[in-house]
Amino acid sequence: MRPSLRTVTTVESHTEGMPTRVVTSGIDIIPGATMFERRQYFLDHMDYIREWLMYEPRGHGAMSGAILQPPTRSDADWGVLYIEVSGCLPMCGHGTIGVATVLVEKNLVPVVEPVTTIRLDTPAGLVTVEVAVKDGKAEKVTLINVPSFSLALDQVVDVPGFGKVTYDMAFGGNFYAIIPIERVGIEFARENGQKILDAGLAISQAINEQNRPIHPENPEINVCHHIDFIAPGNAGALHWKNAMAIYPGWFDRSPCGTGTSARLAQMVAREEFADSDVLVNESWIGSQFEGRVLEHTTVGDLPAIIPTITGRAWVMGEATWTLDPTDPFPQGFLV
Ligand code: PYC
Repeated sequence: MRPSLRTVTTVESHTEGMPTRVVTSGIDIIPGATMFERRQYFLDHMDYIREWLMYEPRGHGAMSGAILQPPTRSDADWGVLYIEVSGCLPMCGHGTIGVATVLVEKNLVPVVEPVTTIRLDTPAGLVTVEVAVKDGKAEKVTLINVPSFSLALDQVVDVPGFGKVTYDMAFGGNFYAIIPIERVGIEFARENGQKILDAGLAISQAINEQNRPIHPENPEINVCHHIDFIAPGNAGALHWKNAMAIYPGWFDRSPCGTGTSARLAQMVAREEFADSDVLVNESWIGSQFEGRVLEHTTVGDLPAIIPTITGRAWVMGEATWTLDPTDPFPQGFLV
């Protein structure tokens, strides 16, 4: 293992069921003038740290986390680098809710009741979070996300085993292909999990080969690893369930903050969502986020929204991670 990897401390949290392992010390300042540059440097030179902390036996196949850094901009309180089994996302909604909860409950920011405002420098831009705090406890977190937009509606790809699949492509911090689940002929049910994941991976591969999305203002964001299979919920037109199938083969346990943002942008583009509406987005395990439209803007030439996502996270414990030089799996493994 690389000599620079010493002892790392983390606070372990989960956001509506999805883990965020928040690295609070032990990693030096990552080189880079912005968090996007730091993300790239980390991927090129330090990715073994992500593998060490995310993969088995220290993590698992759906593990996720965030590395706290000093910010690269003067208007932010903390810099955040998102890490997960799949790589380093530019932005992660559940991770942001987890980070904000940890920052408040571990007094890593000045805590103000009833609302503590924190500005996070993320690879996707500045994200402001408002944490509802009572007696030192973070009760819920609302994040004001980066501009989110519908890139294209009614796109079609040819998917081996499924034929032509129609989807909408939207961005909410990452790209999401949004597909009513009945289009792939699978019922939204726990026992169909592996089938849904297999369909998601096949569609993701087809999209990246045949119709790769490109962010209009940052061409380095140009991949779709998230397939958002949607199904109506049982509490009205603005209650939806989602099975968020993510490369290389896992479901978001949370309702997915960036996915909910993309879904809001897609619903706005389809004129299915008014500014006063509230989207209740339910995860694969039944937990919920609320999504709202704060304001309208543009990204490149595209109409866009600033979404807000509200959810809850819980601190579960703290850990100190060290590496025994005889450990045969310093960078972990996935099975
Ligand atoms: O909450 O944005 C999110 C997210 C992305 C991947 C897993 N969760």
